[in-house]
Amino acid sequence: CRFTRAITRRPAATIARGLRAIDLGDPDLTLFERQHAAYRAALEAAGVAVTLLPPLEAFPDSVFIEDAALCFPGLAVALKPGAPSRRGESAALLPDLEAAFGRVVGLPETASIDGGDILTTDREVLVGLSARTDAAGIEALAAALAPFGYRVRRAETPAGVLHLKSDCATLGDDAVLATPRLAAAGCFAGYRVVETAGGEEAAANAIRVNDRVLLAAGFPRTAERLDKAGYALTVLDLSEAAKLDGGLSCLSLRF
Ligand code: CIR
Repeated sequence: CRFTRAITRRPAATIARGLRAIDLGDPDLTLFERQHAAYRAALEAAGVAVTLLPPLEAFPDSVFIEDAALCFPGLAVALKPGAPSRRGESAALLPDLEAAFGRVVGLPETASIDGGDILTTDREVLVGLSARTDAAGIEALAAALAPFGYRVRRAETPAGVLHLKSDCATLGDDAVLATPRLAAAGCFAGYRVVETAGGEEAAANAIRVNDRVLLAAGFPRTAERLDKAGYALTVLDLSEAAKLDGGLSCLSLRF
């Protein structure tokens, strides 16, 4: 599908309090802002009109806006972020979703589900169970999407990996980019899989935006594989987001 719009959120001045699995040092706000601007410019160059929302200082991780909502052309679902410090991001985003979509589908309070665990492909919505996304979250999403004709399938996010999409990306046309560890789990039967190169697992959090694939810098062998497979690449330095386990997909809602 072709995307026409994206919603992003400016990083908060409180960004250094963001969650991370391993402490590689705090992100630098000024550099983060510069990298975020380059990311927005790359989305625009791919043909998408980008909305930039103001920072939310009460939510250090709110720049990773993908975790708070799931968007399709004409349909938005307010999600239930699984980390306690991020739970309120969804309600904070609601007015902006309502402005963009008119109506927003909600999920029950008993559900936990992060957008980072949701991979939308042309044929289905694949959702990974993770430390942030539980079975109740996946069931609630499946029930919410059924009336709109979207099929939800459950997968397992690899152990120790934050989100399903930390390890995969949709490339369109029944193709995915995936780490060997996720591909080996068998959830991509029927898809063409481009595997990330050894030691380049973090390259898997890429995004296909219309005719381009946006990829993080520092993964030359995976870039070469994608290039050989015929994808037009835009490579972006996202060092500051990476310090908080964030990548390309987390920084926008695309629809
Ligand atoms: C978190 O741990 O929630 C943030 N520091 C990173 C979220 C990354 N989001 C994503 O992959 N969708």
